[in-house]
This record gives sequence, structure tokens and C-alpha cells, in this order.
Amino acid sequence: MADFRMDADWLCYDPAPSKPTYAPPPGAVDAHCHVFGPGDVFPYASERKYTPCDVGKEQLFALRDFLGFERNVIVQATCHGADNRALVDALRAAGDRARGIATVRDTVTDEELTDLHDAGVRGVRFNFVRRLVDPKPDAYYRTIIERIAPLGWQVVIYFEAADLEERWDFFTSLPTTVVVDHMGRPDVAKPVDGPEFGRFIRLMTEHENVVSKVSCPERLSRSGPPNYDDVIPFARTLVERFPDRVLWGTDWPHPNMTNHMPDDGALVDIIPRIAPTEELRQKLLVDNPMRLYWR
Ligand code: 0GY
Repeated sequence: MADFRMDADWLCYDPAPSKPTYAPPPGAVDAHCHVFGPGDVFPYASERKYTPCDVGKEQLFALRDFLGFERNVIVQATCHGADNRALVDALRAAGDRARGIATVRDTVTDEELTDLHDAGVRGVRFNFVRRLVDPKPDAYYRTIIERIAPLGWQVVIYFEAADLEERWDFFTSLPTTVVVDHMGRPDVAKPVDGPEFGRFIRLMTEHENVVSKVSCPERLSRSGPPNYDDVIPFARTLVERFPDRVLWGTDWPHPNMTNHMPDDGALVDIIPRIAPTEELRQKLLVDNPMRLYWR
């Protein structure tokens, strides 16, 4: 029988985040969050590289309301592999207040895709982070793109800064809207105007179908909580240069965090620092996610 105990060295989510000082505008969307299990109902994938803390839709919806958001985009995490049952269950329970990003294999059937679409799925996620998955050749992902294209879905890609050079031709050839998780994971010890982040800015400048989540200071920061000062210039640069192509999300419940568990209230309070005007915050939190997921 499978063992769904959480890995001992990873932290569980913060059960009592602070109430943020910043109040998101009406209709705000948390565009990157997950649901995990519970493992005895929605088993974790046998090929997973970590076992998270069980934390399901009820806790996600409570956090949404507590932080002042109206909607969620729930993203399939690698620990559930291509078994989207926990995601679909959360989407159906949320009604129109959530959309989803699934993980599918190249063998997925049209019927399975239609069921996912009916539940609220609007894209697939390709994960290239080696500590999470064993990435596949480009051709594998292209097969999936052919399958999802008729549904008008987007592709979400999660990669580390070094992968951008390696997979540039593939990433820049994608015919769909392409949403990049966590700003392509820049090394924030390097300069924001240096060549590494410059490559990411070039990706967004030259390819108008590319959107970035300006999320995950807790994973990228070296200066640490609660202010994550070193991440701010990277996120703010993208928000100011590409105001119509940025999304924000909590990344709750923050799987794989070992050094600290972020306070989700403090994460929300970072928003005015990366999007300094009301107009930018309206686009980041409402207009952009509504256009991308609720059309
Ligand atoms: C995130 C980040 C991580 C995990 C996953 O699918 C996943 O398991 O994306 C990570 O470990 O950086 O966005 O949840």
C-alpha cells in the first residue's frame, strides 16, 4: 500500500497567516496556488519526487477569502503527476471562482480533455525543473500542444534560469499563450539589468504571447522574509515593462520549502511594492487573469 506521509524535512503550510494590510481590488485573482490530496482520497503519483502536506480545497478557499481574493487559478503540482482528480474536485467545488492548469500525458484522450475543460481547466503545465521531474524531449510536449490547441488552452512552463538558453528555440516556437512560472526563476543575486535576467526580458519583449507570474519571492530570495527585498526589483521591472502580461499568485501551500514557510499575509503586502500604482495592481490582479482564464 502506498505511503502518503509527508516528507520529514519539508515544512507544512502556515495555518495562521497574518491579515494583510494591503486589500486587493474587488475581483482579485490568486493565479498560482495548489491543492494536495488528501492522499487517501486523491493519491499522490508514484513517480513523485516529494510528498507534500495534505491540504485540500477547503483550506484553499478559506485562505482566498481571508486574504481578500475572489478567485483562484489552481495549478497541478508534480506530486500529483498527470492525475488531475484533486484539481478537478477543487474546480468543481469552486464553481466559477476557480480555473485550473492540468498536467496531461501525450496519450490523453479527447474525452479526457473535454472533461477537464468542462471542469474549468484552461491550460497545461510543462515542468522542466529537474528536482521535480525528469524533463522530456521537446517532441513530447509538441504532441500535447497539438492535442490542446483546439481548446484554446495556454501552456504554463516552469523552468530554471539556465533552461531558458537551452530550450529557447522550443519556448519561442510555442503557438499558444505561454505563461512562465516565477519569472523563470532568476538568480536574484545577479543584477536585474544583467545578461541573465536580460535574456528573460528579451523573451517577453520579442514574444508577445509570453506572460510571467511575478510570484514566489519566498523561493527566489536570498535576503529572506518578510520583505524579500532582493526579489522586488525583478518583479517590479516586469510589472512596469509588461503591465498587461503579468500575473500574481501566492504559490500556497508552498511545497518544498525547507528554510522557512512564508506568511501569506506578508506575501500579499508585497504587491504594492512590485505594482506601485492602482492601475498596475488592477491589471496584475484582475484584468490580466480575467482575460487569460475567464474569457
Ligand atoms: C511551485 C513550485 C514548486 C513545485 C512545483 O509542481 C510542483 O511540484 O511546482 C517548487 O518546488 O519550486 O510553483 O509550486
